[in-house]
Amino acid sequence: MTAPARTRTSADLIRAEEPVLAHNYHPLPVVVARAEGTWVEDVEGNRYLDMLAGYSALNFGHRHPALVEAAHRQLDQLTLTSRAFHHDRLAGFAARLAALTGQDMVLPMNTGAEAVESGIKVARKWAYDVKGVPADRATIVVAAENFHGRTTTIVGFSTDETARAGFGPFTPGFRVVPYNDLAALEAAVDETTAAVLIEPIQGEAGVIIPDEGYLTGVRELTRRAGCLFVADEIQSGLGRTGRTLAVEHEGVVPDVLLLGKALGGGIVPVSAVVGRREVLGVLHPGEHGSTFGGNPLAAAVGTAVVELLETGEFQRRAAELGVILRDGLTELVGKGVLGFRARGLWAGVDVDPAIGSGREISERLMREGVLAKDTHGSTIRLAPPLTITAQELRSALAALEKVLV
Ligand code: IF1
Repeated sequence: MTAPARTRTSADLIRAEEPVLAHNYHPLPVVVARAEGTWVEDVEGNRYLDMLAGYSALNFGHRHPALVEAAHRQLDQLTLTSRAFHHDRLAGFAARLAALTGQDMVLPMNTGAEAVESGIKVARKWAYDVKGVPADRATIVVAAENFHGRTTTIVGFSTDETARAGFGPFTPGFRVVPYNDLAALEAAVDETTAAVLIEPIQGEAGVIIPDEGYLTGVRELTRRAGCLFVADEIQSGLGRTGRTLAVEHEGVVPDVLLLGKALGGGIVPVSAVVGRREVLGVLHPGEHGSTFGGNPLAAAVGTAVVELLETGEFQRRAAELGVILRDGLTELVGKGVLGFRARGLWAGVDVDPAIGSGREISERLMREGVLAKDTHGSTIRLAPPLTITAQELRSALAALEKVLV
């Protein structure tokens, strides 16, 4: 007999998951029941600072009023038509998103992996129809330590054995080169290359920021070689690094942008392939699709997200508060922190393994009222909502200092 729902404790709920929920995650032992802004609250009413923000899907905080209002309004009007018909939200969403990112066209999808897969398909089709690569010979160059999602094609070009073992056989046509290495990239690009697909900053790898000039080099190299520069900004984009897009730190404009996570405001899955007309123009009716891609609810929330980003407020906050984050982490180097990488409100913090694994540190942080997540080994990822206040950020840093001693 399980306890009646109204009195179920966190422990009850964690236990209830075990027999019926696939064990593809090892969550921290916290059961969230409500959230607002930067704070989440568990079943027992304990509050935590959310320093993960849904892996950067909650850039605007939990339940941002403008986004919830847009969702409520659309829920009371129209939620789904499929793309078999037009609906009154899509033109506005596509136009606002294209303008925000300085691109021509938008292909609306739902999850990040779908945007990556769609980007791969469009790049290949562009290679055949525009560049003239022989049929089925297109190659795409990716970086080692990449993370672009969990489909079989995507994990096929992952270098993380945990992500790919046991899921073969894999899709051919991908070449892996070391990240942040222009010479290796040059050597891998040839006349069959449709695109170079990279994260401007590698998220899951531990917030790996390439050398100044790397993105510029990729831009120049792909232009010279006549292939596409496809930037996966699903995690690095939409304000996280202090700019609308991470590529802006080098003033680089890719041919194709892949967006997701925060584009849905933490309310509905919204992703998109955004690019030049010459590239996205290769798609004709019937050649690609998605039941939910560009649905009215997604378009309404996505438009409200773009409106928030048009103000520049969140980009400014990430840049300004990022100084507090960087200074705070600098203080901790030598006191349990071996090193860190940070840009805007995004940091990968390498903790001394002697103090604990990333998981152990995350559990200690949880007991201090801060939710964060390890990536690999003893690296902790910090990516709070961009709505976090300076005081909240300082208290998260104080909690980190406390668990390191
Ligand atoms: C998990 C982290 C992992 C992404 C980039 C595409 C996608 C992601 C740059 C796919 C998704 C998520 C997936 C989630 C954990 C998280 C993640 F880096 F953000 F922390 F795993 F690397 N491109 N990242 O980061 O988007 O299909 O998930 O919407 O799979 O465990 P998605």
